[in-house]
Amino acid sequence: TDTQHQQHFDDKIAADIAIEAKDWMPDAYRQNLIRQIGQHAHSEVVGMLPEANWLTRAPSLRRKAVLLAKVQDEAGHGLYLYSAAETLGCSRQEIYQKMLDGKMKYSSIFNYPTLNWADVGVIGWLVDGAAIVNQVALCRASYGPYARAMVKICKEESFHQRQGYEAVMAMANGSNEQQAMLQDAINRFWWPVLMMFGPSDTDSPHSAQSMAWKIKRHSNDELRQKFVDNTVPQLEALGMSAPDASLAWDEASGHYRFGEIDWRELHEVIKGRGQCNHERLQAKRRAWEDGAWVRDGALAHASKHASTAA
Ligand code: FAQ
Repeated sequence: TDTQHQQHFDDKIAADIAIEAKDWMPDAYRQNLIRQIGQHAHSEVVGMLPEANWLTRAPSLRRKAVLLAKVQDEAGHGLYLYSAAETLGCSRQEIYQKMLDGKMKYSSIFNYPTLNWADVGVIGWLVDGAAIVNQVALCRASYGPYARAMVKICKEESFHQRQGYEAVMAMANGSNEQQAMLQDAINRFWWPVLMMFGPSDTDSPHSAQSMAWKIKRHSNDELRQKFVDNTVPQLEALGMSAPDASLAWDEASGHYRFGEIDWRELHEVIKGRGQCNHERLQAKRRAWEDGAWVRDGALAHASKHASTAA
């Protein structure tokens, strides 16, 4: 009966036994996972756009090859995540279409422009750095296919974060102009990166249930704090600063205190009114339309193959 199924599910969650694709699960758990994994997948593929903007203008062949590998990795992450979402019974095309129609979200961070090469380094260092803090926690998410996808993704994100830090280190040790460019990129990305962790715990409608189901192991604010604690020493090592006058080490708590996030800005971006929301969705719609002949060709080939095999 449903009560027995529910009991069995609850017992597994309590005992930290992963829920697998064919196991019984409450419909709300399934829907919540499709929402979060889908949003996560969309973020990976939309997230390719800001950096891809600089592929043809990378300052050296080495930087170009490294950035190309990183951007390709993000496409791969999208694929693992769409596959994880499909194990829950949704169709990839359906959730992708919802993203294209603006009915499903992707991370707010990718709605900010990349104005110069320093931004590419800062994305690798700070955006991938924030993504790792969030995703290491998700390696222990209760849904097995999601948690396992996260393990490989985190290893690759760790390479991304280091390539970003290496690129910003070169600028930090460079000319006055390079140092100024880097500081400007940090100033523009700092607050949007902190917003990646989502609304504050007092304003996060999904957190309580997602934590009870052990999809989320830490709250939005806990992970944001961990990221700030990790990152301030790196900022200092670079000789750079954050655009936050309230940022200070707090001996008593053993954490860095930081200023209030502009929650209005996060809500505006999430609602589709960020600087680049329109441009990003246009680019993905155009790519989807331009790829129609590839999908048609692949389907025609598959059906021809199926009929000759029969
Ligand atoms: N942007 O109740 P909560 C990457 C939405 S990393 C947009 O707190 P939840 C790597 C939220 O969906 C970035 N929307 O929600 C990379 C919900 O909306 P809904 C991707 C946001 O789910 C690097 C509503 O607000 N990482 O891509 C944001 O418990 C470089 C209420 O929020 C992930 O997606 C936001 N910042 O916690 C790629 C990680 N924050 O669905 C390329 C997986 C909140 O009710 C280049 N996701 N919302 O309409 C998560 O861990 C969680 O979903 C959170 C939000 C923590 C993002």
